[in-house]
Amino acid sequence: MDFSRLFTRSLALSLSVLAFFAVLFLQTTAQAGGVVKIGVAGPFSGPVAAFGEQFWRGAKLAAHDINARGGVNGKKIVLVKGDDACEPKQALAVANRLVDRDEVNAVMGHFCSSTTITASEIYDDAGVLMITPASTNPMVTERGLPTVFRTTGRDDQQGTVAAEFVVKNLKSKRIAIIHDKTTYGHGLAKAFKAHIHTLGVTEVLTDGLTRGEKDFNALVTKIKGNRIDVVYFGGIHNEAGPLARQLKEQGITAPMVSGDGIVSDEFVMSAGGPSYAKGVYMTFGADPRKIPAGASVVAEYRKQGIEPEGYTLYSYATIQVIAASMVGAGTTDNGERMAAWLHKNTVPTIMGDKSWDKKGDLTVLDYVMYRWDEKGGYGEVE
Ligand code: ABU
Repeated sequence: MDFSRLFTRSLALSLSVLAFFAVLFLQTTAQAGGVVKIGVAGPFSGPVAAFGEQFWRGAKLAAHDINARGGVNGKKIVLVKGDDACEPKQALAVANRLVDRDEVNAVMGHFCSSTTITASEIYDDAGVLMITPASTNPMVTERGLPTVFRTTGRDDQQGTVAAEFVVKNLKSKRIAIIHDKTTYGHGLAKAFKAHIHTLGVTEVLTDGLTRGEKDFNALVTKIKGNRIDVVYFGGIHNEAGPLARQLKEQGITAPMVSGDGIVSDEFVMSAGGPSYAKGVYMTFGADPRKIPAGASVVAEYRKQGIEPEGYTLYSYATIQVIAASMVGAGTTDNGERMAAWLHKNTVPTIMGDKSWDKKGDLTVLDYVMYRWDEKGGYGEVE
């Protein structure tokens, strides 16, 4: 008798039986209403995967903490990942999968404004609550989709804060506006430009760069030739880093100012180290790591060796908001009722109390200026 073949066959049979019962268990649990599925959609691969990692870290600990306290309406949260790679087409496929195949009860996501805007149409059609912790383009909420919310600010707000700082604090008169031609980057640059105009300053130069490129020396030479005193950049860290470096390498001392697309230590790495990132300003919400309501969560991350930078705590808070809407509305299945509840109520989160206007935007704005330092960290500008 060939014992090794017999053993292999028995093992395969046992694994099939196990898999069958595992699937049966999951289906039975779901049918019995044992779990709440929350889609976590964002860029888990591709150039901005660092932000996907922030999303996952935030959502994972929030789900763990809520489950440890008994879950949502007695049901445990199960997170379902959807990788859109910051590509609108892929986001569409992810949204359809989360709704049709995974039958999620709500979605936290997406990250890139272009993907959020595209995918939100699917969630809204299906009546699924969708809350983005990070997409800041105004069109996310300006379309008035009833189940679409955000737990972050808007680019017309952060562009305004940056413009005020550049004109009033840096006293800039010769501004270059550069953007990466994306929904986010271009939209942010437009908002910044509109507000410097209201302050009586007209930019000297506007130009676009292409995402994925690393050599911006021709653009930097143009900036130098125009005797620019501030470079405003609408885009993400992947291009912001090399741009900051090449500005310094060509001896330009004009500060660079950007937005929340660079709030990741990947910005420092893509610049080539803290000495190149140092002095770059950015707008972002008031540091959530300093909000007393989140102190124990921040301590827990640090205990695990994780610095909860950027959108990590926004993601944690977003899962809290989704859970609160389910408890408040008394349903885990009806996204429209959860949305209606959010429009009328305030939710305590690790980032403080949050409430929303009729579009799904936060009612309180908290953008401030930050500056990257010589250690590769960032702190609020006093
Ligand atoms: N808000 C930062 C970058 C994500 C986006 O809005 O595209």
